[in-house]
Amino acid sequence: MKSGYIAVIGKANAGKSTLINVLVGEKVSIVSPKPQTTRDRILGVLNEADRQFVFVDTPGVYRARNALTDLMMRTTETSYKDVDVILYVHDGHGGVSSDDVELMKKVQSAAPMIVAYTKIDIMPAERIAEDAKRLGEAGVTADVYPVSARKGKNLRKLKDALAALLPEGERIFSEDVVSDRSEKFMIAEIMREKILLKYDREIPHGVAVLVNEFRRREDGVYEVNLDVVCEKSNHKAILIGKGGRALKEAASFARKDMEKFLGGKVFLTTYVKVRENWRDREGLMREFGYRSEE
Ligand SMILES: Nc1nc2c(ncn2[C@@H]2O[C@H](COP(=O)(O)OP(=O)(O)OP(=O)(O)O)[C@@H](O)[C@H]2O)c(=O)[nH]1
Ligand SMILES: [Mg+2]
Repeated sequence: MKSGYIAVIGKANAGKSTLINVLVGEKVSIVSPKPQTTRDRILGVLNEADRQFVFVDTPGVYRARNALTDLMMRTTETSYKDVDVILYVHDGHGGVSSDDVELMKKVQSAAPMIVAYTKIDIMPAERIAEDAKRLGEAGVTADVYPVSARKGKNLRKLKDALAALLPEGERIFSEDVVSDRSEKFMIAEIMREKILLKYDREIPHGVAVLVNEFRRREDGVYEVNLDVVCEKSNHKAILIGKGGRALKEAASFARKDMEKFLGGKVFLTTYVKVRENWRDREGLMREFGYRSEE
């Protein structure tokens, strides 16, 4: 039996969470086209007959601008220490810059590393070999595996390469576990995902979602009440929209996903609140669940 921890590291928006979801076979981490979607360290577990992969999703590397992004970068820095393997996710479609090389070289010294060169479904195939060669010449020693999470391409090869680097050992989590996160956490994240998809610029980045109520009634319906906390009163107006239409739409998409996730009907209510500049206020951040794990 092979089992171990695999830290999934890379720049923001590279496709880390998408790849983990596809490998695990369930949605354990939210995804969006905007950078800085993942804010926490989230475990996603893939169980096979003789292998257990514990993927550690992390916030993508991005320049820190406030106390929240600063905390996110510290989370990422600590997440790839003390793991068995590092899976570095690189957005192949975005090309290779000296920044990418530098980051890969820094990360590869912490543990055995493999590069997943992803999004190959939306880029010219001939660039893959060129980029892999370039990385090698620049001092990246890890093997490069071209994949597409969206099209499910080359994932078996990637898994086998990861498994080869995992230590022998018993399962870390029991076989029915796919994530270390609670239903309550995922409910809030699903709402945050729909907000990331619906709103532009700084608004979604300044949103935290808090669960006030999450319970299953006797008739099986889940009652969910959420606070959508934003940073400024003009953001609140935009979030709600004319006649409440914008928020209603985001909540409706969220409700459908929650129902799929929970396997039952959901009655969802939301309130929008303002907490001025909460992303720079440690006390509020902690209250919203963003705290250092050390
Ligand atoms: N075409 C294509 N798009 C992909 C692929 N994998 C991810 N994406 C898209 O890339 C965007 C970012 O994906 P995420 O999985 O949220 O990226 P991430 O690395 O987790 O981002 P952060 O959490 O912000 O660091 C989303 O729009 C995904 O749909 C892929 O294999 N092919
Ligand atoms: Mg992510």
